[in-house]
Amino acid sequence: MTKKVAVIGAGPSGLAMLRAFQSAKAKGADIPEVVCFEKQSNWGGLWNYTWRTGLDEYGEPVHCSMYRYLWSNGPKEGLEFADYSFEEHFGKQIASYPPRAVLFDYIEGRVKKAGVRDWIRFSTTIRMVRYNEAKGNFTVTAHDLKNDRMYEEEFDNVVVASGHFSVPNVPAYPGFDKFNGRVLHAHDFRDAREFSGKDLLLLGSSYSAEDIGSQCWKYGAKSITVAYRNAPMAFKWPDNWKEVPKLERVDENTAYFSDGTSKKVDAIILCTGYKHHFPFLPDDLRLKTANRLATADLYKGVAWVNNPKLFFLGMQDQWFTFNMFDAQAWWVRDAIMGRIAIPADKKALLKDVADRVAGEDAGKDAHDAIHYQGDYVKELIAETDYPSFDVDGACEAFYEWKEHKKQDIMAFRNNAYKSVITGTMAPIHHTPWKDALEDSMESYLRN
Ligand code: FAD
Ligand code: NA7
Repeated sequence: MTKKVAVIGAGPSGLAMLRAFQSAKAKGADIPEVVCFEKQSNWGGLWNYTWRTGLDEYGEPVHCSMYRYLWSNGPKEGLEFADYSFEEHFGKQIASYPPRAVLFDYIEGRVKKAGVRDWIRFSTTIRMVRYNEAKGNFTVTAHDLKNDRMYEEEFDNVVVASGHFSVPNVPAYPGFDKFNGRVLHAHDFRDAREFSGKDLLLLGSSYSAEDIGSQCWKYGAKSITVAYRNAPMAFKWPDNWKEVPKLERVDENTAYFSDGTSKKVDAIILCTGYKHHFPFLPDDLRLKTANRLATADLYKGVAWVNNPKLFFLGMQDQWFTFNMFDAQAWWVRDAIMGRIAIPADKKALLKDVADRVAGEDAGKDAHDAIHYQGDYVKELIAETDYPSFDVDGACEAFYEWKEHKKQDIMAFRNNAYKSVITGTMAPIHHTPWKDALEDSMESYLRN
C-alpha cells in the first residue's frame, strides 16, 4: 500500500490508532505508512505527567492536565483494552481505581508489546495542516522542537488525536484582579499539599471540581467551598465541604455568592472545563463542537463531514475512554484501508450526525448517557475485527460506580468490579483511598 497517514498525538487515542494498524499488519495486511507526531518527549498524552505548568522547555503550551495523587475517577473495568487485559499486563488482577502511574504503565505496556514506538516522531509539534484540492492530499507542517527545524510533508489521510482536555476554559469574575491569593485553573493544579491548611474556593460542578476538591480534602485543606453555576454535585460531602450557588465577585480575600452568603478564602481553583482547540487546523478543517457525546460534524463520531479523509479520535465527552478510542481507531483504520466505505453523499454524513445528536438529546439522565455511549462503542466494533467484549457489562460497572459515589463520595474507590475481558473480580485495595497518601505503582500493586 502506498498510502501515507499522519496521526497527530500519541496519547491513548493516537496510540490506539497505531495499535490498530499494527494489528492489521500482524494479520498479514498491507498497511499504509503511518507517521505519528507527538509534541511531548514521551507517549501517554495526559497520562504522561509533568511538574511543569504554563510553557514547556521549548515555549510550547504544557499539555498535561493531570496532577500528583490522581487515581482513576471511574472503574478500570469500564476502560480495559479488549486485546490487552490488566491481568496480561500485571500478571494478576489489580484493584479497580488505579493511580495515574499504574494506568500509564498499562497504556505503555500494550504499545511496547506492539513495537510501534519508532512510528512516532517525539518532540515534534504540528503547526498546520492544509488540504491540497488538486492532489487530493494534505500538507502537514511539523516543527521538530529539539532541532528547531520546521518542515512539510504530504499525507493521504490525517488523524487528529490531540485531545480536548488540555486547553483551559478560563472565565473571569469581578475582583479576580484584586484577590490576594492564587487564582489558577485545574489545568495548572499539580499538588494538593500546596493547599493543606487553606480555605479553598472551587468553581464548577463536574469531575475536576469533585476530584481536585477531594484531593485537597484528603491532603489536609482546612475547608472546601464549591460554587456551582447551574446545579450542585450534591454528594454527601464531609463537614468542612460546602456547595454554594454562583460566584458573583471577590475582593482581596472574600468570595461573594448569589444567595447573599460570603466566604473568606485563600485560593481559587477554576474547575471550569476545557476547550476543543486546534490551532493547527485552518477554517475548512477545524472541528468546532461542544463537549458532548454526539460531536458536531463527525460522521460515525470520527470522519470530518466536510472532508472525510480527515479523522478525529476521542473528541466526545467521555464515559468510555480507552476502549472507545480503540473502537474508533479500528474503524478509522478500516475506512482508510478501504475496508469500510464512507458514503460519498454529504447529506448522508450530515444525517448520521443529526441522528446521533437527536439520540443523545433523547436521553434523560446519566444512565441513558452511559447506555448511549456504550451503544456507540458496540456499533463501531461490530464493523471491524476489534475483539468483541461485553460492553453492557462495562456499562454495569459504570452504573455501580455511580451508585457507590452516591453512597460515599470519599469511599467509592474502595469498591471492586468484575473484568469484562477476563471475567475475574478485582481485589479490594489494601488501603482505603482516603488513607492511601502514598500512591506509587509499587505500593498500589501490593494486593
Ligand atoms: P490526550 O491524552 O490529551 O493526548 C493527546 C496528545 O496529543 C498529547 O500527547 C499531546 O501532547 C498531543 N498533541 C496535542 N497537540 C499536538 C500537536 N499540535 N502536535 C503534536 N502533538 C500534539 N479518563 C479515564 O479513563 N479515567 C480517568 O480517571 C481520567 N481522568 C482524567 C483526569 C483529568 C484531569 C483529565 C483532564 C482527563 C481525564 N481522563 C480520564 C480523560 C482523558 O481525556 C483520557 O483518558 C485520555 O487521556 C484521552 O486521550 P487522547 O489521546 O484523546 O488525548
Ligand atoms: P467539564 O466536565 O467540562 O465541566 C466543566 C464545569 O465547569 C461544569 O460544571 C461547568 O458548569 C463549569 N463551568 C464552565 N464555565 C463556567 C463558568 N464561566 N463559571 C462557572 N462554572 C463554569 O470539565 P472537567 O474539567 O470537570 O472535566 C473534564 C475531564 O477531566 C473529565 O472527562 C474527567 O475525566 C477529568 P455547568 O455544569 O455547565 O453549569
